[in-house]
Amino acid sequence: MQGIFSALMCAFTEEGDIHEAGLRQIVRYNIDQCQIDGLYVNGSTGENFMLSTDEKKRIFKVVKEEVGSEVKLIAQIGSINIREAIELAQYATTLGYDAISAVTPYYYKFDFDEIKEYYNTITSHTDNKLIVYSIPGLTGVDLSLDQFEELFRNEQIIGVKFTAPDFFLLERLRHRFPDKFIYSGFDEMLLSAAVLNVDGAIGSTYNINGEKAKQILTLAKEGNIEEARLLQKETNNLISGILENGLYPTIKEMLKYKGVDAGFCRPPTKTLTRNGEEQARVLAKRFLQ
Ligand code: MN9
Repeated sequence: MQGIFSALMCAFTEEGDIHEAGLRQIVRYNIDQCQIDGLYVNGSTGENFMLSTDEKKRIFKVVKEEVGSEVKLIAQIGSINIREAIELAQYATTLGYDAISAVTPYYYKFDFDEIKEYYNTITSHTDNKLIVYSIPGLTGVDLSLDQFEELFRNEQIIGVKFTAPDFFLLERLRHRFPDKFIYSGFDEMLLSAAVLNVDGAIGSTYNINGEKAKQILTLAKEGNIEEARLLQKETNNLISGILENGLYPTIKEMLKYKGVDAGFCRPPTKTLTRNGEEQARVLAKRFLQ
């Protein structure tokens, strides 16, 4: 369960339906070209929070069919509808997903006891291992070191996908929980997290840039910081370009440039303008081999 995991993109048709053939192509590209170690399915990048339960299940199934046991699979099943979270956890586990992950419950400003109850309820309904998905910038839930400790007392909770720019907390987590899996969630901060000895990283740009991310992780582990820093600089030139142009639509357009039928994003996400498409192609030409 170590290494680079793509937060898998999902392809949609222009009308917003799941485009299954395109999804399969994205999976293949991740494995064959990006050399990723695993896929994180139905995360933010998979546009999960805009999908119905049936659509989430269909994506879990198609991805597992396509992957078999070629790479590790993590199913993001979190939902503030806890019944849906349990249903999806059980479904993904039956399909053979290596672990489940659940976003911290958001929107209603749940207190920590409620958040703990959410995780313990989910794990009591499955025998799979769970990774906490912490992304305070989008959920508003910012867990402290002691709160992570309370969650981690549940032995089924094996780690955290840490998508925050708080390197003090990240270092303290690594120090206090040497046996938990810690995944860095911001691709542009991969090297800084790798230096702190995270186990891996999960992110959206690995759908196109996974190979370079693997090199950064490996170089950092070997102590070859200078070379890793140059690769992170190159990577961040790419990520800056993507963020300026529109995160998910730009990655999809870059995949199209590489011959992958990555389709569209689900509305209300904007489609790229002509100029945006051109920018994406320029980025692809410059950064993707
Ligand atoms: O899951 C991703 N976060 C979101 C992690 O998509 C909200 C990251 O991979 C970012 O997309 C990436 C660019 O900021 O670091």
